[in-house]
Amino acid sequence: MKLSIAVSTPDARFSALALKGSFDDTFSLAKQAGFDGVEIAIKNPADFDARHIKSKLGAHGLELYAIGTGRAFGEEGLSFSDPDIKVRLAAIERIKRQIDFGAELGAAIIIGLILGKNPVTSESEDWAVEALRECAEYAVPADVTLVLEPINRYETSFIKTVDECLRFLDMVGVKSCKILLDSFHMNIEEASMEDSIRKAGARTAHVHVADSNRWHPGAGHIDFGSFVSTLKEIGYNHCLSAEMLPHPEPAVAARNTVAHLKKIIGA
Ligand code: LER
Ligand code: MN
Repeated sequence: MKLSIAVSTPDARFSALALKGSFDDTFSLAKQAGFDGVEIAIKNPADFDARHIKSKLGAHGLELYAIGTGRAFGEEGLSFSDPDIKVRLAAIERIKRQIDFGAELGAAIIIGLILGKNPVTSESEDWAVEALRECAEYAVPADVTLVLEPINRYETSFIKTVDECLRFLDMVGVKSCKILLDSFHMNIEEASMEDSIRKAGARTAHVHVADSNRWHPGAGHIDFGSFVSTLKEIGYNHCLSAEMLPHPEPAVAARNTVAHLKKIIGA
């Protein structure tokens, strides 16, 4: 299993991105801490040049595993479940551009906060399912995997558990749309993290790690030994991507993540 860390440019408001700064600075910190690769939280891909990011990744010897898209909700209010059709269409357009960007960079696209935090009604659920289906169908010829993320109840309203995610994926009906498991959210919402990992099974395509307090793995009470061995049991061999608060400070959080997880994955 490879180790990854979520990074972003300094303007990102989302707090669980331990490394914020220029690509050179965050990539260099990630490499020094011992990560194999990164995921990047991008608000709008129109602001970036994929070739520039690719060359920076190459220069630092890092892989790119995924692109986070939640900033478009957190900072611009775009979502798949907004009552205003103009907002929903803007959210769909933004995710399509993220899919184009992911195709250039060979990265999965994360569908998490972009689902929105609106009241769940049969109407808003239909909007969310239709928006996701349109994006998932757009991603098929581009050979980009969309990963749908259950998020805890305080941050979202639609998909909070693996069960809800599986039900949603069945309604969407596009096989290349997979699941992202986040240990922090699972610790809040799942009755048993291990049973839920088994339920997600082969549909698991990306994993976020943070401890119970959203600090680095090892700083809280999640049993990452059991978490990782259950991921191995379902045949997951992609990456563990640290999406966590910069506590006690960014470089220490990054180094402690690698130290804790390397012992567990046996790398
Ligand atoms: C939000 O809490 C989160 O975990 C992100 O990965 C959402 O895209
Ligand atoms: Mn996450």
